[in-house]
Amino acid sequence: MLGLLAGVFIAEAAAAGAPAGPEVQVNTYTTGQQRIPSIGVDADGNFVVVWGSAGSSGSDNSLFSIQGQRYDASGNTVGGEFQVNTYGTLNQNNPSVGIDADGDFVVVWMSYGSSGTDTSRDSIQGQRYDTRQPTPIVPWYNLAASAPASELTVSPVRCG
Ligand SMILES: [Ca+2]
Ligand SMILES: [Ca+2]
Repeated sequence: MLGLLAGVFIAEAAAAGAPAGPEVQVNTYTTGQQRIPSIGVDADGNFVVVWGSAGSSGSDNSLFSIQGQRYDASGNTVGGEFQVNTYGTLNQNNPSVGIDADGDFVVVWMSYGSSGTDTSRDSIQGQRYDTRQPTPIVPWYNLAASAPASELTVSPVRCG
């Protein structure tokens, strides 16, 4: 995996270390910077990539936002690029994603301000995604149609 200021790219590595396919651009929204990617891979090889994006095709066009893209185990996109953060004022950045064996995942990131209790500079926000929906072969398909759970303030902390 390689992150560049101009975009977010992935390259799948085979067991021997040679690329299993060509480098693929992850981000669909390309204006300005897309940076600081994080990837989570489940037990079946499905994966999700999240990153910080200067602007978005979603609702957050106030400085940086958190975007994501899901893939199946063959590297095909599952749904389109989606905005992870709900509170979008000013900067949301530095995302990290954790995923379990069957594809449920949680994204956490740094947010300047929040809709929760921490409105003093930066806070840590999180969003859980439940993939335990039908269609186990590509569990993320059904997730795209379901509304995400409420964004939570994970821990009020100042990051800088
Ligand atoms: Ca923002
Ligand atoms: Ca704070």
